[in-house]
Amino acid sequence: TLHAPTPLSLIGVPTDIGAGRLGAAMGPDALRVAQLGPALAELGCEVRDLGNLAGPSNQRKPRDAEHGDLRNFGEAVAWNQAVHDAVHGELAAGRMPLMLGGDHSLAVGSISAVARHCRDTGKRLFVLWLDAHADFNTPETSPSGNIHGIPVACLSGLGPRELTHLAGFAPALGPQSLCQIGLRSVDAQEKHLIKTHNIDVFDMRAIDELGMRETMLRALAPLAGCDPRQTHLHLSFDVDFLDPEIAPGTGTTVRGGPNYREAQLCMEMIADTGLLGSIDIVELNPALDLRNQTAELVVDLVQSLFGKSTLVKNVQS
Ligand code: EXY
Ligand code: MN
Ligand code: MN
Ligand code: MN
Repeated sequence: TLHAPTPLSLIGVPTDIGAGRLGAAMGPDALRVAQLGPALAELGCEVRDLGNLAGPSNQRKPRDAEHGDLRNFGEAVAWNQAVHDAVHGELAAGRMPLMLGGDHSLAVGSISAVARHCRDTGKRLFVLWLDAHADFNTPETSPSGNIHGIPVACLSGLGPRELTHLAGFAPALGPQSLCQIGLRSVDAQEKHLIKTHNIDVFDMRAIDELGMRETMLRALAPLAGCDPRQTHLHLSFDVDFLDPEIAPGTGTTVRGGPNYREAQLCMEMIADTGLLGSIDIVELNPALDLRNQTAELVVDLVQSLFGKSTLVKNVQS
């Protein structure tokens, strides 16, 4: 039976504080300039743009030995509390939050809120993390002190309490509830953590060998047959997942990422699950972009998450 799609809430999160260079704070407006809201409305979604959240200023500070040797720790906590509250509020109101980042540190707040919502409602949570990086450093292993390199650790219960316990419990995310795709720049100690936590990872080599279709079939296999009323799929989409040839507008490009068609297929197969409940779009940096092309590409890909390219079911499994 057909039913109205979940209404969408766009939430701008103009943060730079977790990143190694400034500019991601302009991401929300670049996505608006690229017509994200209207592009989703065109597909039949009810879209409300809630504007930008407010938070501390985006000065980049030195590493701080008093706070895990991280940069901008207090700022990251304040931003993530704001993100957590906004996301939890939208979910409780029956709306689907789309975070317009901002750097990837905001995923601590958004995914904590989703985890809390899932606990409130008895839903099963599954997170897909599309990224060139694992973002699994802890304050102890971080080579940079940049908080956008530690959200997966925080969500797994490793890190400062102010970031691990935003949901009110920890870990917000069990290792069985996370799958990472597209990785190609992972620090030695992150590799170790991925192994010990037994995280499901499809790195670029896996995508090369399997192809995107088989990769996504395997990545989404744990969700096969899940009831949408009892399952919540969160997508954390780091723009540096994409190959820099098509997506130059991001701060930590790594060559050898998915091309345009591979990225589209990835989004289309996520759409096909019918389970999508919330999204982070992060690390878009307009200061590094060319004529907003990366923002426009992201809008195109996000349209595919909402069924843009669905004509008929193409290939039978
Ligand atoms: N692993 C490196 C670090 O922790 O500093 C680089 C992290 C880049 C994170 C980008 C957003 O995905
Ligand atoms: Mn990331
Ligand atoms: Mn990344
Ligand atoms: Mn939900």
